[in-house]
Amino acid sequence: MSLIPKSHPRAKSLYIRERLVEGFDSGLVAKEGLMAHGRGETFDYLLGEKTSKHAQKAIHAAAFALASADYPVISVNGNVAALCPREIVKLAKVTGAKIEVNLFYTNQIRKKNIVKALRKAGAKEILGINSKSAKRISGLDSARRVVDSNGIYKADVVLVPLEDGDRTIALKKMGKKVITFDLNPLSRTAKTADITIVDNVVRAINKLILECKKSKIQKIPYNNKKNLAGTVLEIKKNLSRRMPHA
Ligand code: PTJ
Repeated sequence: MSLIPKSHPRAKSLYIRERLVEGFDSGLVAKEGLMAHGRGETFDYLLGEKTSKHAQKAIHAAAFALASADYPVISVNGNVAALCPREIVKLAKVTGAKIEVNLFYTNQIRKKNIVKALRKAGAKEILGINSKSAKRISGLDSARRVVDSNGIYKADVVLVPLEDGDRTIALKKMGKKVITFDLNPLSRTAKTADITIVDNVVRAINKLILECKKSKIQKIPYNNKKNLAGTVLEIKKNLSRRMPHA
């Protein structure tokens, strides 16, 4: 039972934190994942814990990219498996994307737990677990370099939520379109991806599912760098508005 009273002014944020801790206790999340969440929380706070108009624009662009992809793949790590497994499965269903488990802090037991959680959430096919179809991508030293030949390796569009910068660069070099959820608009991933949704994955993934469900998604002009710059300005405005005045 949660110790957080519903009336707590920061209840929503604390509930998300709780989900991560539960995910850690059940062997889904890496220790470092808890810290990564803390960094994300800080940016979420600065963003006002809401979906900005820039994030909404990125969500629209991401929906269009996924809808027009030939072979989209969603990469899942420990944090994502703990925070939104059902939504990942829903998004995969709506877009026809494959789901692949790919970890930075790779660990076979954690991988098995993540697969179990995804299956419980309704996933039928999960890639990234069969060593026979493992392929290495070049220009990457981390464990993330091992991908599935029927998944990320073959994909034209890859969704990499809560990512580290190196793989985004490597995937771009392979000619793939990269979409990410990253609360830090200044991260290397955010700046390298084609479409960066600067929002909490917990909030934004449902909006992306809704957008993908639309029968016709209009192509809109979209420039990721411009969108990120707009997000930083939004944070700046937010800070000025909330600054304590003596
Ligand atoms: O499960 P693993 O082994 O694959 O490891 C996953 C983590 C997240 C630990 C790993 O990918 C990592 O270390 O990531 P980074 O380099 O810390 O980057 C994570 C990014 O996600 C940071 O820029 C955070 O600000 C951002 N972030 C954290 N929580 C959220 C988030 N973005 C959106 N929604 C969140 N809830």
